[in-house]
Amino acid sequence: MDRDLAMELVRVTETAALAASGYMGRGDKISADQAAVDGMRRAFSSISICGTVVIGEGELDEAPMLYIGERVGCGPDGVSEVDIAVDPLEGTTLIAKGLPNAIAVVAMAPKGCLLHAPDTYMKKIAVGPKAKGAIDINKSVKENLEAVADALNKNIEDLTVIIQDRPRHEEIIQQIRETGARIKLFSDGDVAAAIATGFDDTGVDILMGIGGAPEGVIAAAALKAMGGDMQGILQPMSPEELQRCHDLGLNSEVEIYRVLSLEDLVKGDDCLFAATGITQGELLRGVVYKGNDMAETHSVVMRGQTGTIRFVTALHRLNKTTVLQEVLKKHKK
Ligand code: VTB
Repeated sequence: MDRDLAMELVRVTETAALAASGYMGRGDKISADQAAVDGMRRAFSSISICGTVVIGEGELDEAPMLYIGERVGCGPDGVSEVDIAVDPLEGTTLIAKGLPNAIAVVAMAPKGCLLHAPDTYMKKIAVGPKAKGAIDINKSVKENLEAVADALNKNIEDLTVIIQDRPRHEEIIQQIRETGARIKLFSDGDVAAAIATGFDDTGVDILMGIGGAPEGVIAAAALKAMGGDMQGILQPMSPEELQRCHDLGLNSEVEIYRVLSLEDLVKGDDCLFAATGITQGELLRGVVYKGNDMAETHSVVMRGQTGTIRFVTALHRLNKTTVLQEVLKKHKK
């Protein structure tokens, strides 16, 4: 894929983040999400790609925009055919409450290279580059933590495991505690949590637990680009979720519950990942309004082919950008 698409993707996540940011703390997840979707959709329409949304806002009947299968981008014919995974607002509850770590996020890869994951839960394990190869989702918590501690040259007691604060994780949290490792619980947003494992200064070494499968594929694109590692196993938790697996041709237990390696989640190295902070986070600052119709965003963009990671701080003149004006006007409260 053309490397300039990396910058285009930053524009996409910036627009989604700016559009949603006005809803911070307003207790309205739905409008915040809609604003992010509108912003992202509008920004996509000015990129020269032939994109297909493979991870999106849902099926056509439940999502009018960025639905799975939607073609995005403006052509012309012959430009790269790419698969796109979007989460315009990852952490709807976080923005509704003004809590940290809400982000707008996108991953892109050549056609056929992003797993078409069903909208179900997924058991996940993820680590940064230094612990690549040390994880095995089929092994026990203790075995994994021992191997990761070894790879990082740390004592197990000095490892930090990040895990979503949910009743479904009671048992695994207990198992982690028994090893003596430290735990960081988070309320929402496991894409940001998975990425945190790839940056030393977050202090986070490994992500464990069960979150969304679509978020798993998006996080995998970032981990691929960072040289980290990840594995997942789909965890359909209801008859509807099981049906979603069947709809994607996963019928037998073997097909549904097979271990998905990082390579299964994102094929090859030619992937792009971009995220913009909406609320203040550990890795990315949130949208800051500077006065005089100016807002600042902080984004990260990663390119798998070269492994380059760029942090992009942008100052937006809200009254001068047509795309932003269009989206923001629609969401004026
Ligand atoms: C997961 C996680 C997401 O929501 O999908 C989670 O991957 C849903 O879990 O990052 P619950 O059903 O237990 O709330 C997020 O945290 C935010 O979308």
